[in-house]
Amino acid sequence: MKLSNPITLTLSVALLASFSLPRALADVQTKSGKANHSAPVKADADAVPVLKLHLEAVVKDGTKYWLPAQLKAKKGDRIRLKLENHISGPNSIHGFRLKEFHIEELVDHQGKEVEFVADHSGTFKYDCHLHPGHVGGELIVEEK
Ligand SMILES: [Cu+2]
Repeated sequence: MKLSNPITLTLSVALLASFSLPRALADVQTKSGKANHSAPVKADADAVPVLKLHLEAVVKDGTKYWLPAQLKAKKGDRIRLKLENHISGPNSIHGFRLKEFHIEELVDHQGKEVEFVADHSGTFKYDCHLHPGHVGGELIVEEK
């Protein structure tokens, strides 16, 4: 009887190990999955209301424009700016620049989204940095 005890002990340790190892791995996977889901950046982005604005690059009578020519926001707004390019032809990539907010993007027909916080008030020009003749507009950020 005394001999069987160590064997039983060894067997139960082996059994425990074989059961707990996959569980431990599953725990790690679950934890990392949860961590990814509730990443602090995403939580912050969700917490601040987003002002969705929309600009389109179009051509009218041979002149290219970013339209509308004026956008408005309030200081502190988180702006999600959807950029669409509806200009066809050989120069089909257009630029979008909003210097004061350090935005300078190339926009093809896939479009693009940029997000930024309007953390200072004033009137800020946007334009296409690729084509001097491509008419831009202005973003007016008002004090709250
Ligand atoms: Cu352009």
